[in-house]
Formats: sequence, C-alpha cells, structure tokens
Amino acid sequence: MPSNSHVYIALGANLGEPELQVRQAIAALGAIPGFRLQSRSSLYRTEPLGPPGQPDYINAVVSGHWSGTAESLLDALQAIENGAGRLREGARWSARTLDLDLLLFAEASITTPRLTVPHYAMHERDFVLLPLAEIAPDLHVPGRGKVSDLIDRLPSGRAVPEKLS
Ligand code: A4P
Ligand code: MG
Repeated sequence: MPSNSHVYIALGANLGEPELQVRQAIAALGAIPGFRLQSRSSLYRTEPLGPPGQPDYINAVVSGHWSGTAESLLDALQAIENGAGRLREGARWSARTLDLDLLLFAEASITTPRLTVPHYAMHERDFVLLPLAEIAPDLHVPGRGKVSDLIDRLPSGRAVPEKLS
C-alpha cells in the first residue's frame, strides 16, 4: 500500500444540527494523526436520496493526504461518525447524524468486505459531484470519467444543491 495517498472523502448529515456536525467533522478529519487536509468544498444543502419525509442533507467533500492503509482510514472515519452519535439502524439511506464515505484512495480500486473504492455511487450523485467539482473539476474517477463530464450527465428532476458557504 503506498504511503501518503491522495484521498477524497464525502461528508453528509441530516439529523441533529447537520451544518455544525459537518463543520466539526471537517475539523476532526484535520486532526487525525497521519491525515493532512488539503482542501474542502463549500457546504451544500441537498435533497435527500432515500425514504421520503427526511430532512434535507448538508453535504461537503474534502481532499487530503493519508499516510496509512485504506482500511485504517475507514477506521478513523467510523470513529468520527460514532463520535457524532451515528446509529446504524433503520432502513437503507435513512436519516443520519453524520456519514463519512471514502470516495477515492489515490488511483486504487479496492473491493474488500469493508470497502468499495471508488465509492460505488459517487459518479451518479449530485450531492457528491457538485462539491467535488469545486475542489477538483478535472479529477478523473477511475472507470467513470471526469468529474465535470459526470455532472453534465446527471439525471434531471432533482432539486439543484444550494451552496451555503
Ligand atoms: N463501505 C464500503 N465502501 C465504503 C466506502 N468507500 N466508504 C462500508 C465508507 N464506507 C464504505 O456504511 C455501511 C458500510 O459500508 C460500512 O460499514 C463500510 O464498511 P454505513 O455508513 O454504515 O451505511 P450507509 O452510509 O447508510 O450505507 P450506504 O449504502 O453506503 O449509503 P450511502 O450510499 O452512503 O448513502 N442524500 C443526500 N442528499 N445526501 C447524502 O449524503 N447519503 C445517503 C447514504 C443517502 N441519501 C443521501 C445521502
Ligand atoms: Mg456511509
């Protein structure tokens, strides 16, 4: 496994105080030993994908450099999720206080029981691609294409994510 891998992480929250939780999570990411935060997108208010009746999400994306393995980074992300009171119950895609997804780990393709990288749906989600385009518009998603082209191909019919700050 290469040392110091360039990684992209998506943040999402729609329970509790989503804006605060996402801002605190970005700060917590910056404080993980072995992780160097490089850039962060604005926060976006986005229409929920999943069961109806849940609050809007706050989403963002950060990039940084990680000095360990992908699984050890996942451990650190899940520790931050747990610290934000994340419960793992309810239907798939139900509301949550904090979700941290590893989008990309350098150019690696990873399929283990705990990890699928690139993230399985990042190429088709407005709430990932719009923040990602802010920090890396020319980024190539392995097997999927350039971020700006993926945005052009997003299906219509969803509310346009609203940029907050
Ligand atoms: N896992 C596998 N690959 C990864 C990866 N690349 N990054 C495993 C992080 N985790 C990964 O995750 C379940 C398991 O996925 C983990 O134990 C890990 O080993 P989870 O966070 O407990 O469950 P989840 O997030 O509910 O599942 P899922 O299917 O990954 O959900 P998504 O795809 O993350 O979707 N709508 C808006 N607007 N904004 C959102 O952010 N998010 C979701 C969640 C649904 N709707 C949304 C949003
Ligand atoms: Mg998740």
